[in-house]
Order: sequence, then structure tokens, then C-alpha cells
Amino acid sequence: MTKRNEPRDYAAGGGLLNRRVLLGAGMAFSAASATGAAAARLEIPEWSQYPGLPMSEYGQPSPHEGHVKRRVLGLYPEGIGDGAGVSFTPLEELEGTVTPNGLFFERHHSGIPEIDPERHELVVHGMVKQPLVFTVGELLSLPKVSRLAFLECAGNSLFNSLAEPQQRSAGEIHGLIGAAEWTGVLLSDVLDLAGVDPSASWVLAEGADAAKQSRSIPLSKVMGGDAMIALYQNGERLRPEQGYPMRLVLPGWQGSMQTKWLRRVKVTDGPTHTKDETSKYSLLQKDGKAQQFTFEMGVKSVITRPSPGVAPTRPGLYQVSGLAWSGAGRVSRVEVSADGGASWADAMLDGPALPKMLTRFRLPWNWDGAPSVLMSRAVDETGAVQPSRAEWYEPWAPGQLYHQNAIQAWALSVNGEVSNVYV
Ligand SMILES: Nc1nc2c(c(=O)[nH]1)N[C@H]1C(S)=C(S)[C@@H](COP(=O)(O)O)O[C@H]1N2
Ligand SMILES: [Mo]
Repeated sequence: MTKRNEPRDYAAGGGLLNRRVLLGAGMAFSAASATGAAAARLEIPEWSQYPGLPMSEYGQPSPHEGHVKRRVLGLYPEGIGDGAGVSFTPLEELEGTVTPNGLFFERHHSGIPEIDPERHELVVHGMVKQPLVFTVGELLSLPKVSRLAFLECAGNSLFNSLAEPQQRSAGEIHGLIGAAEWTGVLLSDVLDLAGVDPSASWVLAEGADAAKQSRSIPLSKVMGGDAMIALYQNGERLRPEQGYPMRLVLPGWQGSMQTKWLRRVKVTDGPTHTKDETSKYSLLQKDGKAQQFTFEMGVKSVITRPSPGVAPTRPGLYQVSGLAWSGAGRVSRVEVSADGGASWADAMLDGPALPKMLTRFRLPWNWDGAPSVLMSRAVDETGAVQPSRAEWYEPWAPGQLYHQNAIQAWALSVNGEVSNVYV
């Protein structure tokens, strides 16, 4: 007789199984239910007994999925800094790697401007042969490109920079990230039309919101072939909260540089040192010096299942699953530990892993019901390894919160509750 729920192909401690172990190996995943009365289940339910609802002009999620929402967090008391805040992508509720537009995280410094696309213009000026002004229609008529890329706020996971682990969901800790297929015009094409002065080396990008978010970007990134003025996100025009009618997309770089509601690009011979790169987004080191520009997002991963609120209910076979990414390129490897980092097993990557895009990893796991600590560690194609907490803290002054990419540890108690722990 086949013994069920007794896998033998262990890859690491704590019940992590070899990634080749699949359903076909004769083991029942804990989610599966077996019943002898299958035929009785074929009774016709009421929703099959009459015609259903009519078509709709714009589809909505099932009303049964109404709990899947962005978690909104205003950053200041009401009345101060109106419209400034964040909303988190509920990572633990989602699957795959592309973020639905309605759940894509938001970070606004001054709310969402109500832009009339008929009156909005993009000005390209500064060190160029010919300053240019584009209407939205003119930009839409230029040759377009599409590419998949993640977009992560430099402040993502900053709760994990605090001294005590915060008890929040995976999305509330790590959900200032989303990934989409962006379509738009290469920024290099627009600048080529204007003719960049050979002695120029940076640009300034400015948004049309009241905060006038403005950041300096080295020309090498701008002309490097992946910087885009995006007009579409996942096939439809940008949502207002993502920068309608146009935003910058700089794959792999920190979110704050990916200017929404883009109104001008000024070509310069150095950084402009705006308020958004002096008083904010600079990283204080423990030697007292600060890194003013930290463009690229580090290699990182997080297990989304199990995670706080998404817990196994009984011992058995589960699939551990999560997201990995790197601003430097492709994710080449993700390892998972179920014993607090004592041993590690290679996870499967849902392929192909694309550069500067979220990568989904998965690994079968036989939870024996004992307390365990689950962790994931990503490696990218440059060989960069996601740091431990101690390694991450090493260079920084106390209170430095940005670019938090340390390994996340989730502790499972005997009753399957998952909590955030520092290892
Ligand atoms: N004009 C403008 N652009 C902006 C911002 C802003 O407040 N105003 N926020 C920035 C920050 S800090 C981030 S993380 C990303 C967030 O993009 P999203 O809201 O589409 O997720 O937009 C960036 N671009
Ligand atoms: Mo951000």
C-alpha cells in the first residue's frame, strides 16, 4: 500500500523537499480533500439553473474577493501633507509576477493631480539643440516599446529597519513593490529628437503634482535602452495614481526616480540637487558620510506563502512560494530554509527569470507541525547575495531605513500562526 504524506526526498531540514517532488509522487497536498461521495457533488447548484449576469463595460473582481485590497497608510495627521502617503500591494493575496493595476502600490508626495490630458504637455529642454514640447497625442504617436519590470520604493520594507519586528502582513511590510508590462516611448528616442549636447551628463525629471517631485538621472541610464516614458501599464493607459498620462520607468532603479505625471525633462551637465535628493532619499552611513545617490535596488526575496495571515492549518505537505527580484538583472537562484537558516534548499523558479522583473519561486515543504522559521535568500546574475540582517545593517547609521533588502524570516508556531521575527 502507498503511504501517503510520507515523502522521503528531503532537500534540507525542517521538512523542505526536493524541488522535483510533485503531486505525481503519490503524496496528497494538505489542501486536497478526498471524499467518497463525489457523485453527489454533481447536483445542479442554483447559479447553474438560470441565465447569469449581463456583460459589463469594465470588469471588476469577484465580489467574493473584496478583501483583496491595497492597505492605505497616510503618513501625516489629517490636514498636514494632504495626499501624502503610501498604499501597499497585498503581496500575500496575489500569485504569479504581474501586479493587477488596481492593486499596484502607490506612493504620492502630494496626492494624485487631476490632469486634463488635452492640456498636459511634456517639455524637453536644457542642453539640447532644439527644445521640444510634446502633447500627449504627439507622444502616443511615436514608436513604442513594451517591457516587463518591477518598480520598488526605496522605502519598501522599512518596517524591518526598526529595532523591533513589526507584526504586519507580507504586503504591509514588503508591498511597496509592483511589477507590470510597461509600454511607452524610449526616453532616448525623445532626447535624440531634441539633440543632446555632447557635454551633457544628467537630466532632471519633474512631475506635475503639487510636490513637483524632481530627480536627477545620469544620462547613461537615460540613453541605456531601458528608460521609458510609459503611457500604458498592463495593456491599458496608466491609472491616475500611477502617473496618468505619462511617467518615467527606469527598470531596476528606486521608485522615487520614476517620475509620475511627467511634465519636463531638462538636460544638464550634473545633478540638480533637488529637495528630493538632499533632504530625502540620501542614506546616512555609520561613518557619518551619506550616500546621496543610490539608484539600483538590491537583490531581495520574500516568502508570501506562508506569511502572517496566510498560515497552514495542519501539518502536511505545502508549497512554499514567494517573489524574488534584483535591480541589477536576473534572479539566478533562490534558496529556502525552514530551520532558521541552518540548512537551505534550492527553490524552483517559474521561468524564464527576466531581468529587473519579479521572479516567482516555489518549493514543496512537509510541515511536521513543529515550530519552524522559514526564510528565503536570493542571488542575482551578478553573484550578489541577499544579505542577512546583520550584513544589511553593517554600513548604516542608526535610523537609516531605505534600501532594506535583508532576508525576511517568518516564524511558525505549533498552531500554524506566522509572525515576523529577526534572525
Ligand atoms: N511626480 C511624482 N512622481 C513620483 C512620486 C510623487 O510623489 N510624485 N513618488 C515617487 C515614489 S517615492 C515612488 S516609490 C513611485 C511610486 O510609484 P507608484 O505610485 O506608481 O507605485 O513614484 C515616484 N514618482
Ligand atoms: Mo518611493
